[in-house]
Amino acid sequence: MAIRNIITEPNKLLRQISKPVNSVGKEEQRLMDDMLETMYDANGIGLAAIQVGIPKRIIVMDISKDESKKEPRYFVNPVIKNKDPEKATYEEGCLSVPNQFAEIDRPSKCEVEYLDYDGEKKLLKADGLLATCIQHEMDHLEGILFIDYLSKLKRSMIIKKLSKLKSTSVEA
Ligand code: GNR
Ligand code: NI
Repeated sequence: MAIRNIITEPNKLLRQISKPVNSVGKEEQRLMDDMLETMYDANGIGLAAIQVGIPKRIIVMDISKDESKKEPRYFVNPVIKNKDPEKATYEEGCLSVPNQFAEIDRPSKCEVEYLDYDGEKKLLKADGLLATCIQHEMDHLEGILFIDYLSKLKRSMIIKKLSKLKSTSVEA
């Protein structure tokens, strides 16, 4: 396994639409292993492949609180089947939008159909943080970031801040 570099805003790659995976093979499993390690290293609860520069419809997640009881989840080609009309508000952050947080409303429950780590078809009924996180990650597959739900002014202030940070850091 290896830790990969997480792409941050502003970066055009984050706006790409990710492509469906044909089949879950060794290459996809290696990517999922790397993504999980990268996510744990960054103290995140979810990560989409595009955040490490790979435009494939792959997501990893672990919302468990207890560090000693890891509960990794893998989603390949996820599709939302059902969204609850009720909304829930969470303070969201994103590893690609470092140190920025905002309250975002999303459907409080959803059902997701996907392939798991072994390529088996699964259906998950999600609520709470799990539902929010899945929807945040699925937005990444469409090139959408949580800051896109904010006003233009708030979004442009955040992007300005992040580009300034980039121009003064050693990593481009
Ligand atoms: O680590 C993360 N925390 C988080 C908190 C609230 C809602 C969504 C998230 S996902 C985020 C990691 C990330 O950027 N995934 O794409
Ligand atoms: Ni994110």
